[in-house]
Amino acid sequence: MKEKEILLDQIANSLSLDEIEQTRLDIFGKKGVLSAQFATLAKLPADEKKSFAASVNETRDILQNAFDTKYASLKSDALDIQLKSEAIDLSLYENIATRGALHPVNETMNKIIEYFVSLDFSVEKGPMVEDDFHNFEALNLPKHHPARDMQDTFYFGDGSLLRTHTSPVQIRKMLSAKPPIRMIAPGAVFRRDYDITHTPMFHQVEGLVVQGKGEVSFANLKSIMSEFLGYMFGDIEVRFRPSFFPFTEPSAEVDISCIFCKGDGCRVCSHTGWLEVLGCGIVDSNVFKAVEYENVSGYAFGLGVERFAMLLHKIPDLRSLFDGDIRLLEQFR
Ligand code: 2NM
Repeated sequence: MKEKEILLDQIANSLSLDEIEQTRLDIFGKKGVLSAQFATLAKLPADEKKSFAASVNETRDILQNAFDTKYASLKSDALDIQLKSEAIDLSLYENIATRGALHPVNETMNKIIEYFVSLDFSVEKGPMVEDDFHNFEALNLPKHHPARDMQDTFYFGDGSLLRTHTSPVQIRKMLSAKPPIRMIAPGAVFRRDYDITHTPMFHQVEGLVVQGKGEVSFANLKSIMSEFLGYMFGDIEVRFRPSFFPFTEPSAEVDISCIFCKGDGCRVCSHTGWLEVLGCGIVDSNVFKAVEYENVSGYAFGLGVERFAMLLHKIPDLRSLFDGDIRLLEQFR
């Protein structure tokens, strides 16, 4: 077959898988050269058939061999190119991965915890799903106190509830240990509230010190709260205002001089020069009665961690702490 050399050239000159496929059709396809040769063979007189057939078969085998070799080589080249293009350069990984950051609420909570741990307070945990006794009754919040209202508390159908403060942890501690007690209870609490300054879940740190009768005083409480606030906010004034909590008597709310205007008056402090940051008091005797403590004295305090974080980092909107937007954390790296 005189075309044989031309076809072998065509195979050799096929430079891509597309080109070799076209060559395959030209040679081995239904309308290809070999089909035409076999059609010719069928029409030949019997005495010419044998030698013609032998020649066509030989040519076919040669072409098939050349094709198979070339096809395998092009296929392997194509695979190499594909593997190279899909290769991952692991040395680039450092540019992809970015460092995380501690959430400002956790960072602030850690700073608060660190302070009280350094003063030998233990860190206590308790359940978030509580019962009426630990969350209310034992804390001198009687049956019809407004704080128990469905409007403030998340109740489950069976009478259990989401704790509205971490005080039930203090109750559980007093029920399971003897005085003296020096503890803080950091953790999430839940109230049915949502606006610029309230989220349905937020964090508190509450503290409790219980010793023998006459051993702790309001002066001790004032001193430790003042030192704590100086540690948290630096060079600030502290003032105590009389207040009311069911679980303490007497009670006080504690203000610091405004960290934004240094007490001159600005929008953040509503032009009072003061920012309210925590509540505290001498533990009410009814609380000790509920846990069957006798001949003891104690003080307690409580604060909202989000408020501290917002003041420390000058975050204007409380809700941004809970949006889960990575751009918030990126600002605290
Ligand atoms: C506050 C303010 C004042 C408080 C009282 C107790 C307990 F269990 F001892 F009675 N725990 N926490 C307390 C007192 C909490 O938060 C603003």
